[in-house]
Amino acid sequence: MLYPQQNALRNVLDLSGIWQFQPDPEGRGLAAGWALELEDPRPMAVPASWNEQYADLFNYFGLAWYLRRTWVPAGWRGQRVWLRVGSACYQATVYVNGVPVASHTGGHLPFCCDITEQVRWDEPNTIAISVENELLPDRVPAGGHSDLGLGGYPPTTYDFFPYAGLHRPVLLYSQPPVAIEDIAVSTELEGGDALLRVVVRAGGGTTLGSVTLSGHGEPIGAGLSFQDGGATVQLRVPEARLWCPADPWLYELTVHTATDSYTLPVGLRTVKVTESALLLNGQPVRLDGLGRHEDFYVSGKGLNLPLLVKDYQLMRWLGAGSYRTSHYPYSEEEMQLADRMGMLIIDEAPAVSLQFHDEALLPGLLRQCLAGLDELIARDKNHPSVVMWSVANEPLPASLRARRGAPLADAEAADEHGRVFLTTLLRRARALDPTRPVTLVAVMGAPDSWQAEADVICLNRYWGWYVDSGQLAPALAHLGEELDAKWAHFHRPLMVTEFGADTLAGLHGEPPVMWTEEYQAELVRGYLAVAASRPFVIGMQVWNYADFAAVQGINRVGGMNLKGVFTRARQPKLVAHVLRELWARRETASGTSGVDQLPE
Ligand code: BDP
Repeated sequence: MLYPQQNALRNVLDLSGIWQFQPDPEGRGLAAGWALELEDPRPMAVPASWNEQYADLFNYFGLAWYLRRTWVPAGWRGQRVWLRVGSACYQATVYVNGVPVASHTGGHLPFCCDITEQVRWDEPNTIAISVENELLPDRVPAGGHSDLGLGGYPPTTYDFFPYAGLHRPVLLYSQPPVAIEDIAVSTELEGGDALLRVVVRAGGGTTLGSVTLSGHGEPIGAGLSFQDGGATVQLRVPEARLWCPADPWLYELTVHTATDSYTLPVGLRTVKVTESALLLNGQPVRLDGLGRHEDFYVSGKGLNLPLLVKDYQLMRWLGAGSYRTSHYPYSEEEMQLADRMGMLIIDEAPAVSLQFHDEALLPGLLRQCLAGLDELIARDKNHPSVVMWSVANEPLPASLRARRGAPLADAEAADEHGRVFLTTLLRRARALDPTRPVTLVAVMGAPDSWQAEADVICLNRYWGWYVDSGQLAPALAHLGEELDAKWAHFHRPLMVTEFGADTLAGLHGEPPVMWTEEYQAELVRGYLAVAASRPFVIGMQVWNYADFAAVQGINRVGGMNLKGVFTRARQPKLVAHVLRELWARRETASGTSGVDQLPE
């Protein structure tokens, strides 16, 4: 699914703005004609979560309707007109002039539909989108459990607020009747040359086309000859300017057919794993940085462009060269920025806190996970910043469920279901994209067998917080022992994808005790020191970049997870200065330079 683009042959109309909105707790909107007109609408900003725009909607996750009217420009006549929703959390149905045109399940990934037949050219068109984010046990991620959740409110199985609504732009766009439908690029290196493989899919009747790669040195072109809608070509790029963190160079690949053209930014680079390293263009790179969330005051999980630019500036200030899109795919706009900024991304599928004890649910859960993975890889496959796919975060082993008070009936069988399930996901990701490593992010106590097919062993570790609370010396000793044991077992690159401590900004202590800024700073410094003496550890990602909204509970002050290096308002805690000393002031092997400013 190509990101819509404006050029001489294609048009884009962004429908971001204030929409009409009405909650529909009784589900009577459809019968009452809300697809054409809401009864009692109130204003609602799109993109944004609805929860923080009105106090009465904070904990509302049921059905709601968004509606707006728009003219379709007369100049688009004769083209195909599409509507694209960047992210509707969680389940959505789109109506154009009262006609249902598309439905989608799962937040965080785009969907689109051809609405040419529904468009009215002589009057405004009514676009209505019904969205609900019910927290249900048979969804991925799951909610509404009695015995499986974190024990807070609202009842999720995961530690972030279940924001709901239209989180990313809704776009109208036009394409020529016979359009370029998809482009996939991948790179191999041969001496100083890069070999760029380009696979193009185009609409029926396309026979010939061309590609041109420009942006450095002489433009390189080649012809395309389509068969059954597909064409493949390989471009040899002599003395290629390879994409890397220190020089995230983007070429422009323009594909032409007789009727259409599309320009894709392309970074030429390869990613490989060895027994103990991740190689970018054949050179070892580190994935030092952060876990993150899409989260901010009022906008919730909605795309917030100024925040995005600021976050990148702050990550640069810190010297962070990498992050994971924990625990769901982030906006496409963010992925584009990552490409430009040379960030190294672990791109995570929307599968957090999977549980395997209920056999009846497993086929449905697997179907949803596979769909999420397919959509994610289809969306993000061309981003050079994506260096690894994560198929899931912290699937829960039976032993952990038992610690949380859930009955432990047939633990072995549940863990075996988990192994089969997760192996299926890892294999699917590898089959869809053999050019990138795949991983699975494991919670403390997860069976090693779950990661048997992962290329990189990603571990979330909370020694010194949930375990060995308040005792940094034994915590760090346990961390070291565990890393050595995992290395001895797997002989594969390892990284700690989460570690950290909840910290109330402004709370200090000497000696450092839990929740103080000093405790967080010492814990993070200690973890980095333990990892530094172990060359098989290829990255350390602090949990979390910033304080974020979680669910209300006895572990979450004000409903917030306070493990941020920055506060939710993006002010640095003490640990930010520690990280800056350790990261920003050194030239990492990955070439991260610690530049403070965004490039032009
Ligand atoms: C890990 C989860 C993450 C949580 C974190 C925490 O992966 O989503 O926010 O713990 O408890 O288990 O802070």
